[in-house]
Amino acid sequence: AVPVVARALVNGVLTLTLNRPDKLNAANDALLLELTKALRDAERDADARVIVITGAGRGFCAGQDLGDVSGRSMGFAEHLEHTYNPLIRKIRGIEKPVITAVNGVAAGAGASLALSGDIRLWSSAATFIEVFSNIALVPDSGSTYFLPRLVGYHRAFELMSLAERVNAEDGLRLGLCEHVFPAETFAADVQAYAERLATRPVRALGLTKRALNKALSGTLDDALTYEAHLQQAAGTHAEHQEGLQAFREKRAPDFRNL
Ligand code: T3D
Repeated sequence: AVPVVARALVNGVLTLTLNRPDKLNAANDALLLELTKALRDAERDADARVIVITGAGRGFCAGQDLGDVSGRSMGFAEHLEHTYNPLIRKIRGIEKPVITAVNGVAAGAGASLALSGDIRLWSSAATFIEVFSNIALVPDSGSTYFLPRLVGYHRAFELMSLAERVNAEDGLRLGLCEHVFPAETFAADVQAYAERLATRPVRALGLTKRALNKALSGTLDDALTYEAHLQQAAGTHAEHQEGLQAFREKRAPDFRNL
């Protein structure tokens, strides 16, 4: 059977491809649970230094598979806690960089997924829609957390109310992504970017991610204390020794296999 999430590990980059292209990779439970499992596996896999989440075909993820909801035994809250919420928590919690590589349309929970990455790379063919209000639902899977932090309350409310498609040019302008690459070379550009990130000290980046996530909801005083705590861990690790030694020897550091 074709996997709903395909895995490929190349040069330290683990690419997880949502694989229901005929439905623009709309998410059913199998896809969400498999993606979360793949991230858990990646957490323990030292060869996976950077994780890329992308979509097969012309879509990134069209959100909840609307053909999969009728007759469901779980309520909405229970369903979110069973599927989407563990996924989003894992993406933010895994101490490795996660790139969301948005190859096409990202809608509903797919838009939330697109925003959840540490680095967001978009194809010039990518579009983004906070589509929930079209079916009279509330934005979920982290959209109400991520989007106002990027664009402010008012623009977030407008995007959520009118459910208008944002194209790649506007996505970049609004800060919904870090870079836009041409659709024709998107996969290769994402791989090259991710390989560059994979040469960085991923353990230190994992701690950086932990510090940033905590700082987003705390005070400066809390952040200063937590930085000091994490610096103790980073500064006593082999990555730091290698960084220092490379600086002294005037060469590029090699952080792999540390
Ligand atoms: O616990 C819970 O259940 C609550 C959780 C909610 C989380 C959510 O994500 S709610 C939001 C759910 N998603 C949507 O409402 C999006 C619905 N889709 C669309 O609005 C549009 O398809 C898009 C804007 C995403 C893309 O438009 P377009 O014109 O590029 O493509 P299309 O022709 O509409 O779609 C192509 C095919 O994908 C089509 O199938 P067909 O006709 O070729 O057989 C379409 O039905 C299918 N598809 C698209 N989105 C979904 C989908 N099939 C199932 N579920 C989808 N979400």
